[in-house]
Amino acid sequence: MVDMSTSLSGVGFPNPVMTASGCAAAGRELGQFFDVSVLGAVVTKSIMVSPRAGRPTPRMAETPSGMLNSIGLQGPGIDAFLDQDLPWLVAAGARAVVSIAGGSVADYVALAQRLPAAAGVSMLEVNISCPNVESRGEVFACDPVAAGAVLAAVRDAADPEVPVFAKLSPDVTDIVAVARACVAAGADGLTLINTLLGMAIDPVTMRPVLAGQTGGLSGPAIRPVAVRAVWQVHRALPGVPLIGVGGIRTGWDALELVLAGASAVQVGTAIFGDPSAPVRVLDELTAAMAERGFAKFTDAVGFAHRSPR
Ligand code: RRO
Repeated sequence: MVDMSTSLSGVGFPNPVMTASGCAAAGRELGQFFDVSVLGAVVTKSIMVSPRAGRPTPRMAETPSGMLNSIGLQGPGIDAFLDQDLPWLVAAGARAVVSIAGGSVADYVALAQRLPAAAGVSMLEVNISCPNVESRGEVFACDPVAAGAVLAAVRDAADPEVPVFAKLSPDVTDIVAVARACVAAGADGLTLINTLLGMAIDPVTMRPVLAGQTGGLSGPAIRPVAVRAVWQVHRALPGVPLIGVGGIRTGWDALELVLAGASAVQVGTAIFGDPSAPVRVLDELTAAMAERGFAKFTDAVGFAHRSPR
């Protein structure tokens, strides 16, 4: 028996396996496949202030060991989310990690103010891979100053009981610099990583496959990038809780991110082929911990950084 519980900035979770944002709306569509309360948490698609239709189709494309998406933040907006989706997650007994996205600092603040612990929010995950409409569309996550400004404002506006995590983009020269800026601004932890910007061109039509032309690359192809990002940030900021995400398909993949320094993991793209993948990953990760003699999940966090015996 392995104690699989984990704690992220003072909030306890029965196990470290979550869904990844954007891969199962607000979790309700997974309820037909498994009991969502079994997971550590369900992470919602990024919620915005207003409803959005997203980008035109096609907006997904298969790539070698991966997938491109350019969904463009499709979603119901915060009013419908609070009215329908969050109550469903709470009634299902799930722990809700709510991802928020915006085009300005004011958007993020407006969202954070409406998502207190009393409404059933276990944690906020601040998706800063969004264009800043007030700064020529520069992506917040690509600039430590802009990223820090969002996190400082969200930490200030959010319920003090709700941890605020920043989800970082790997499309930067120095992810540690962005991580440091977010933590200095008040982020309680970090989720690593969002998708990598990619593109596919159809050799038959000789045109971009995605209507949005470029898109976010996810799936097993990006797992080594996620492992590297978690490793670098854990080494630089060992006390900061990290959630690892990127290409996890099996319990062994999850274990790799944990050994690099993740205190929890998220399963995303694997859900499209196997909606029960997060539950299977949890079972496989639990077995992998037992096989390696870990009594507690948390004993494995960052284990790869220890010098060999
Ligand atoms: O909605 C999207 O197209 C999207 C978002 Br917000 C994101 O953070 N990452 C991604 O791959 N796609």
